[in-house]
Amino acid sequence: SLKIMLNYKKDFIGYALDCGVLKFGEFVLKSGRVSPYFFNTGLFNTGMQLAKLGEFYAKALVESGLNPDILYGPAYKGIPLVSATAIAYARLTTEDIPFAFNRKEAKDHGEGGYLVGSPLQGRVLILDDVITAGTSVKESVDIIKNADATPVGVLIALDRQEKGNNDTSAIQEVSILFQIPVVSIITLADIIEYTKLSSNYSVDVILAYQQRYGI
Ligand code: OMP
Repeated sequence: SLKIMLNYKKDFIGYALDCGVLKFGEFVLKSGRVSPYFFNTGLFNTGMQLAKLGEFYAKALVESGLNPDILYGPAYKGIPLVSATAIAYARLTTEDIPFAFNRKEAKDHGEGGYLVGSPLQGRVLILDDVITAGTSVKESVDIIKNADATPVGVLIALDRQEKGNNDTSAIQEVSILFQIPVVSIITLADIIEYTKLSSNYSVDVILAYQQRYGI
């Protein structure tokens, strides 16, 4: 029930609905699946919204117990995420956590290198928005390993809990392939729970989608 659903998770879903980040309807995903809901973190697009988003990531990070040495946000969407989360985490814990991100294009002048921010050292946590099939994680893991650092996990806003191409979940595939946990602020199960109890939207169509593609 909502009572046992952690408060910040419930708050996050309500907030995402308010900001138009979580929408119900009919959406074609990258995978081609037609989903009854979509989560677009790009619509957290004001200063206050980004600050609040960072606070939710920071809470999930504390909750995860992963204690990374540095946060890494893959370009482009990971850049505001990692910046906002580092600020919120420093305020929440008083630990001044370093952060870094990559450029998508090589720089041909000035200081070289395609990594920006704090040097990638030690235990690195990757920040991303949504994982459906997990395609973008591999690239970040490669970048971190090339820097002789250690990827220790992936922190995302939403785990859609969907099957990959073979019947395991995309998240399971990432965890098994790279031997790192994927933690999320919320999951599809949290959205279903929330929708059942405090939304006007009928949960049946989401349950049908979960039957078909869920893990
Ligand atoms: P994978 O790369 O397949 O894991 O899909 C993740 C990406 O799908 C995200 O980075 C988005 O570009 C997009 N996406 C969402 O942002 N929100 C959703 O609810 C669903 C998707 C999606 O297309 O699967």
